Amino acid sequence: MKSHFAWRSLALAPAAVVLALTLGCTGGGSTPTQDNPGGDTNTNVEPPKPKAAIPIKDAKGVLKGKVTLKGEWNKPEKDDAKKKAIDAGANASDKDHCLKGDTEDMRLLVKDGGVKNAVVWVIPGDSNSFFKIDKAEVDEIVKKRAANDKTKPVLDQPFCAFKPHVLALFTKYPSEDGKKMFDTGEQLTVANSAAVGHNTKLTRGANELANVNIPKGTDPAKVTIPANDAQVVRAQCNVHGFMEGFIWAVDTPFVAVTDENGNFEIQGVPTDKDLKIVCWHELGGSGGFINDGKSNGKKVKVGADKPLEENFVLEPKQ
Ligand SMILES: [Cu+2]
Repeated sequence: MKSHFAWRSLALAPAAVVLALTLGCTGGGSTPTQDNPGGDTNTNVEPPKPKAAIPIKDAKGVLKGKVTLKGEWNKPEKDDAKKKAIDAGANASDKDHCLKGDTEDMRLLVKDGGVKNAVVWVIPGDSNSFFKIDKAEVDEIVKKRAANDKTKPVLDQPFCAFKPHVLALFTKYPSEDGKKMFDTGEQLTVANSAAVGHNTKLTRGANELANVNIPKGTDPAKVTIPANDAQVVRAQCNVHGFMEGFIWAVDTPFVAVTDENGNFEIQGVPTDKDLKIVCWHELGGSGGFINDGKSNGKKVKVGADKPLEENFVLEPKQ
């Protein structure tokens, strides 16, 4: 589990103590340093640095860009995976219904060179900083996200494909001192508006996060997904093995999924602060990250005067 918030520094603190004690035991005067000009051997262990808050209130920065495709993707083997799977007998009784829906291969959707369904998010520039967001701001963000068709945390299965195919959630935020993390209250709604049943399984690596059976005509299920900005959640259906979708649950409100033209825009980003941007696509190599710095992020600083443009290139893994 990777995060850029409190527990990273808490985890480092004992190591710092051990290091200081070890150095103390070696004897001999210590070398004068900026923090210890006299080179005193009885150096006190410094308390952990306070976290540096990056307030998001009234922030007006804009980060936008496009994800484009480079090269060809040889996909004939799995092309039309849905039709093939149904023809091969995977739950054949649902075949007619399944084939009414979208049967294109959702893994790579490109329009005029732009790649849909890449996920982009912005995090603080180093592990000692955190986005300062109070509960009222979180509630407002979660409410706005739920009211917007592009960001609402609802995974439906109207035919035999997840809709949307890729979804991003904002599920954790830091306490006022940046040392703890709280749930935002944003949950994933797993719906089934189909005339057939689905059984939705959510996994992150080897961890199963949910396994919900949703017969036709039943109410949606609500699932809480812990934030993790290093590993994607995979959605599958136990009834229709060809169904696959992806969900990112992150601890930053600055997250977006590229539209059908490959574009994204993230508003309200703090300006003149050291930040990092991450970009993921399911066909990206190395965990799917297609930005410099991979899951650690690429350094960016957004100016106050104009939007910062960051573009990414997907070279699809074959
Ligand atoms: Cu299904």
